[in-house]
Amino acid sequence: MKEGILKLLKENNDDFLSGEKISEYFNVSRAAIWKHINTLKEEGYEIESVPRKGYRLISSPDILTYGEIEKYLDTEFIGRKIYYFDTIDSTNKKAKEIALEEVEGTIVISEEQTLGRGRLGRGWVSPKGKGIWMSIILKPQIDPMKVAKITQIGAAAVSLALEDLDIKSYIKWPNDIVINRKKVCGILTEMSCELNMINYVIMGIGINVNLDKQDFRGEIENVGTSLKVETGKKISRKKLLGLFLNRFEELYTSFINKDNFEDTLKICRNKSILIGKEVRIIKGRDEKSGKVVGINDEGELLVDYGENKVENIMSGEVSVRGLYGY
Ligand code: BTX
Repeated sequence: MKEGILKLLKENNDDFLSGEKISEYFNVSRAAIWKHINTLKEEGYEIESVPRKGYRLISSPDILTYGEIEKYLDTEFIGRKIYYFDTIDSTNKKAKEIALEEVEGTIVISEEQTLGRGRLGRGWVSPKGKGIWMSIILKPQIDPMKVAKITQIGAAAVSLALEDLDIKSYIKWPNDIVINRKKVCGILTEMSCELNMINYVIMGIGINVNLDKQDFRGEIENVGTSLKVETGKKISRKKLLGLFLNRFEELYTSFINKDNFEDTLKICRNKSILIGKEVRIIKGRDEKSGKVVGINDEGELLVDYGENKVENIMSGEVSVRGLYGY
């Protein structure tokens, strides 16, 4: 109902909408309408109320609710249902809890995470109102071995969405987006499966949108950056989120329905920051240096360890470190 009232106010543009009209529309009392209007105000919507005229929407807050991103969405099922939180421990954790009952494409998103998670037990800094911290519930009927490709689809979609905003970025295989050699986005894909059947895949994405320099302290001071820091201007989180979801659905459905991974590969290769560079591949305690010579058709990293010994690296349990700070 609250979302419905908001929609009516938005459709009415700058005009007043009488409380009577709204209460007739929803067939509830005017007191009930008044209560919902107050909740909207608490969420940050500026709503003018004038006796005998009604309500008028003056401005909307920069929050990532369905009501706010709907106008940017072109998708059929990705992001059509959103669980929105002001604060949460981890959106991936919440998504896993509800995944079995939810439809594919449902999103869990939060303004802040208090225990945001990265890969291999690492953390993800997620300050309030400054980034996009979200998880998408997916139910692909594919071989579980191919799930790593979904991370690459996510990375390609983030990079395309940034390009839509005229922001140039690179993909650091398998799961980071970098600008000026620093991380602006990380992806954490987790799955639940039995034998050869996938129950669900959770793709968690963290995008540093409007974080300030001071937000990158301690461990991440020299590793992370944000779109605001790099471009010098505040970026609309709603718009970027919409652009990303549109790009993601396109690449994802093409992969699932037409087995088309080539489009994603092309983007990941073109935007790769690693191809041609010297790297260290870290797997547990094992570390090896080599040169990245490409990404194969399966999306695996091809690393030349010298003497023509080229190995394909699957994304699973490895970390890739550039030797010169990328
Ligand atoms: P990763 O393991 O590749 O990167 C984690 C590492 O990145 C950390 O150890 C730290 O050094 C650095 N780091 C932490 N926070 C940030 C940040 N905000 N910006 C840049 N660098 C940072 C990458 O893991 C996967 C991250 C996924 C995050 C999303 S957010 C929504 C969803 N929910 C959740 O708990 N995780 C995912």
